[in-house]
Parts: sequence; structure tokens; C-alpha cells
Amino acid sequence: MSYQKDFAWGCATSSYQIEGAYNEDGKGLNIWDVFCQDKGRVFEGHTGDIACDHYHLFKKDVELMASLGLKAYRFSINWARVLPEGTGRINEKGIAFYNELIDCLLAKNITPYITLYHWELPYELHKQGGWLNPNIVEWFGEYAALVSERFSDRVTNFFTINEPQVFIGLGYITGEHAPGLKCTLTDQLIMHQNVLKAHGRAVQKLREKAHQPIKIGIAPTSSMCYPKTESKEDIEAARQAIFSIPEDRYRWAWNVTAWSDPVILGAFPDEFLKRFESVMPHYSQEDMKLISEPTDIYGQNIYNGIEIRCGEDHKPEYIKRDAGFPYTANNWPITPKSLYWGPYFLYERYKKPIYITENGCASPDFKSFDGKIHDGGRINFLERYLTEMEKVTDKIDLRGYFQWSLLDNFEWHCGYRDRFGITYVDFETQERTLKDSALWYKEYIKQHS
Ligand code: IFM
Repeated sequence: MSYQKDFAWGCATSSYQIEGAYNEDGKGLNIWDVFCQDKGRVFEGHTGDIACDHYHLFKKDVELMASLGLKAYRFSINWARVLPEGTGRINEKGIAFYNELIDCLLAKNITPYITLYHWELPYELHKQGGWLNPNIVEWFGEYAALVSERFSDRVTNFFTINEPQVFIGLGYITGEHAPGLKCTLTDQLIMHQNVLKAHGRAVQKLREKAHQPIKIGIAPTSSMCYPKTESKEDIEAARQAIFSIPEDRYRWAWNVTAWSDPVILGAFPDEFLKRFESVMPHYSQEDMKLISEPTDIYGQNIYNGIEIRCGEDHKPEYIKRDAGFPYTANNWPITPKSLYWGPYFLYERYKKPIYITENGCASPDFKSFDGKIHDGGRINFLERYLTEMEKVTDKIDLRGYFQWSLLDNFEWHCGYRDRFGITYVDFETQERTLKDSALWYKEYIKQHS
């Protein structure tokens, strides 16, 4: 039971959540810039206009990472910063920003992992239909080609799309996230198709333009399922549950298989086909080939899970959480076993080297009289989850872990209320203070590297 030699111990962030500088140096607007202007959409009318001002403070942030001994850093490119209209005209100042960030990371021996899409859809593309327009497959391909051309001389790890479950589920089904739409099921399924095809085109383009061999994967999310006991029956029930598709019409997108099966296995799960075949857009053989363009790695964002046992009818039975069950500050259940059984089941099904591309928690952090942030709850969370993750290392090919997140940041429709960082950010002064959990993580990395 031990981590691989070059295990990528890292932190993750995303551009809109930390960069700020929303209209500087030629950047175009994206759907979140515009969504946040519509007051009442986000908690207390917060916006990502300034966020953590990482655009100006990135050197300091890389210093922080180095001080923690991080081996890897996963960040996303803000599409409209490099292509203000989404396609066509390149913004060289945006490219220069990411070049400097990458160089800074490499100078500190921190390996960069780039995510192409962490929900920053250029507003100009949204006006043309965004994910509903089939042209997005080529738009995304053009963007991927640019990223590869400009950065793959130094960056060799890429994730195409972060959490399609969330940006489709909350952005186009419930409307809580940008662009705030409640689309029909037919449109949702067209977007599902366009996302899958865009992923495939990005894989092709990243590889075509790469200056050296690179590794590519997707980074979805979903609730994991874990068995109540280690009996064969409970394990099988948890396996069935984790790969099933929620029946709730507003939550169908929150599943693993409708996204990852076509990407990795080249086919949709039967349950998905049975439920949606009459509404789904047509998929040609060529489409399926594009969607399943071979990838090298698999990312999964894991925050929590559901305990399952085998019911009397031999079907998975969801176990109700008892009174007193622990929850994070934003009300997510604390379920360390999801970081054992999640990767275990995913590796069994997809047989790809796995990265935990996000894991962490929100906690009610504030400064103590001694000026420090004693976030013991987060330490407890990380210790419990990482203890479970370590146990799975000898059963699967686990390559890395990215704690979410390096900094407190803009938590989407919850604004700056939910603090996920291991670094405390004072959003008035932009002062950064390492929390106790950051120092704990530093020590953990040291001991496990
Ligand atoms: O902040 C988000 C991130 O953007 C995507 N994954 C979950 C995190 C916490 O909600």
C-alpha cells in the first residue's frame, strides 16, 4: 500500500474562480462574466470580476505552491482570454499570461496540468447557441489546437472538459449556473452529444498539434457509491448503483456512465439508451468513433458518495444517513470511503490510469485572535479521505491527487460564501494566509513522496 514514485500531489483551481481581470488585456467576456452582472443570480451579487486577482498575483501563488512542496498544479485556461470571440482572433496578451504562469511553475518544479474547459464559455459563442450549436465541436477543436500549439512544448498533461454533469446539469437544466437556462430534454440531449463530440475533437487536435508526446483525459464528477459491508452482494450492489442513472428528470446528467462510457468504451449504457432513445439525437458510427478517440488517462472529481447495501430483492438499496451524520459547511455529506470505492470501481470499468482531479471541502474558516486559520475540520476531512485513497493504491493505477482548492475562491452561485481553499484569501486586501490544513497537506506530501 503505497503511492507510485512520481505521484502527482497537487492542488486544482479554475480560471473564472480565481483569475479576475475579467476585462483586461483584450480578454473577451464569457458566460459567467455576463451571468454575474445579472444581480440576484449569485449569492449577495458577488462576481468573479476580481476574484483572487490571480491574473496579477500568480507569481505569489506559485511561491505558495512551492512552499507547500506541491508537485503538480491543475488549472484551466479561460477560453475568451486567448480567443476573445471564441474562434478566430488570438489575444497574444492572454497567451503571454499562461506562458508566464507555466514558466513560473516549471521553474519551481511544479508540473502543470491544463484543463481546457472549466465552464468558461465565450459569450460570443453562447450568442450563437453555445453548446446547442453543433459547430461547437469545431470551435472547441480550434481552441484545443491553439492551446496545444502554444503550450505543449512545456505542458504534457491535458484534461478536456471538467464536470460536464455540473455545467449541463446546473447551467442548462436547473438554471442555477451560467447561462441560467432551463432547457427541454431534447435540447439537453443535443448538448450532451455536442459536449461528447467536442471532447473527441479536442483530443484529436491536442494530439495533432502537440510538440511532444502528451497525455489526455476527461475530468467528470458524480456521487460515488460504496458498499455497507465487504460482502460480495453489497459490493455488487454498490457497483450497480455507482454506474446507474438517476431517475429524477432534473438530475439525469449526474451520473458517470452517460458521459464516460461513450468516451472510454465507445458505447452508451443500456439503461441510458432505454430511457432516452426516443428523444436522443442520432449518433452515426463516425460520431461514436470521434467521441471515443483514445485517451491516456482518466480524471474524476470526487467529493462524496452514498452508502449502498444489497436489498432483499437483490437490488441496490440506499442507506439513509443517521441523525448526526457529518456534513461540510455547504452541506455535502462527508464520506471518506468514496475515495476508496470510487476509484476502485472506475478503474475496474475503464482500466485507465486515474487521477483524482478534485477533492476537498468547504468549511466555515475565519481568522482566530492569533491571526491563523485553524481549520481542523478540513484536516480531519483530508486525513480521513486520503487514508482511504492510500488503501486503494495497490489495487489500481492511481497517478495523482489534486486537492480542491489552493485558494478560497469564487464558488459559482454561492459566491465567496463557501471557502474551499487551504489558503485563506482576504477578498478586500487579497492577502493570502496558509491555513492549518495547508501546513498539514505539506507534511503529508513530504511523508508520502
Ligand atoms: O468549485 C467547484 C469546482 O469548480 C468544480 N468542482 C466542485 C468544486 C466545489 O464545488
